[in-house]
Amino acid sequence: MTFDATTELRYMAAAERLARRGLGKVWPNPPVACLIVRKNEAGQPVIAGRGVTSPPGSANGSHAEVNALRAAGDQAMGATCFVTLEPCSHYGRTPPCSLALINAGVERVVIGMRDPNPRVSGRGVQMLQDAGIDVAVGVHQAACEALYHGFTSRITMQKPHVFLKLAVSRDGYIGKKGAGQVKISSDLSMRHVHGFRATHDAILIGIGTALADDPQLTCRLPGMAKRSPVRVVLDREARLPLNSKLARTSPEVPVWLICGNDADPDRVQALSACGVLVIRVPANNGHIEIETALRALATRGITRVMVEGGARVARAFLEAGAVDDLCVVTGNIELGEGSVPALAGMELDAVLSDPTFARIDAGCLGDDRYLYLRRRGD
Ligand code: AOF
Ligand code: ZN
Repeated sequence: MTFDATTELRYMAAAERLARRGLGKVWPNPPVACLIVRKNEAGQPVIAGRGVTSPPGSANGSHAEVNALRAAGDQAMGATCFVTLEPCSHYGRTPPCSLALINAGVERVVIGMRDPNPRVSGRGVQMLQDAGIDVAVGVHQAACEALYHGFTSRITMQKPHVFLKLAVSRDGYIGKKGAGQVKISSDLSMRHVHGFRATHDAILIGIGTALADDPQLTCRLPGMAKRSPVRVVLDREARLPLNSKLARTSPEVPVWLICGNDADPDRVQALSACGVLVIRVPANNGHIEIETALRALATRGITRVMVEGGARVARAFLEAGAVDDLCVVTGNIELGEGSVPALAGMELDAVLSDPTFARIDAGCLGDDRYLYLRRRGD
């Protein structure tokens, strides 16, 4: 069953939007969506089944294609399948999706992009073609590549996609010394920040922020509490207090603490006893390299990390060239001289005019302004 190019693009765009809803939910896997489409008696396209990647560990958990085939039943016979990522060809936690599509009698498979996973890459397409199925690869590809940026980064570069969010005052500060959390952003901006949290696998701060703010770092949008990412603290000396909100709410919402392998073993032991996952990495000249921390996260399956502070961590990520996306929210407030500068001595304006970043969005959130930048492709 084939459709014209515009119809195919439209269904793939719908699949991509559906898949996007799985960001932050299914790591270490990529969030895939699959639509099984056929023609009704009037010759109009109709969706016979849809499926998304199940979160790991869920009952009946499957890849998107198998979930969609289950929904379509015998309606899959002769249908066209739209899938945002190449169907797998390997026996992993589940048998190959390509085989499931072949067995269901699907006639054509339209794919958003090739799976960067070397266990699959190209083999899924080959398997389908060998079975006589008509295959198109690269439909709505740019959007699918953006969707899987984190997964591709984890698989091919052993690091997650990094999103740095900065909330600064009009005069370029992020807080007042010794004052704990200072409200810089409007409530509307905060809701957006919580929405961003929900689409990330992990959220990272430095120990300075953990000590100064005692933050919770959960997603607190109505109905989204279960979408809280893993909370990661960069804490070379394992100083996170046992009575901090982070330690007290773990392991229900996981906390991973990245410390140097020279951290005090008693602290490591006490934090582990609280349910904190302590990850020890080599410390170089008294500090942990950003690259090392990112590799530790990718090794444990994290595909997208949001960096939320503070100033020294933000600067370290920028200096390491490790920021893929950057969002600066400027609140309608002045904190006054002597407050904490956003990037610990690095010029924010220099970052915002750095040609390695492209401005992809800008606007207002209530009284706040925001700028969204993305690292240009190599
Ligand atoms: C698909 N459909 O919905 C997803 C795919 O550990 P496993 O067995 O679940 O395999 C994970 C790999 O499968 C993952 O690294 C990626 O290459 C692919 N993900 N493939 O056909 C899906 N999530
Ligand atoms: Zn699969």
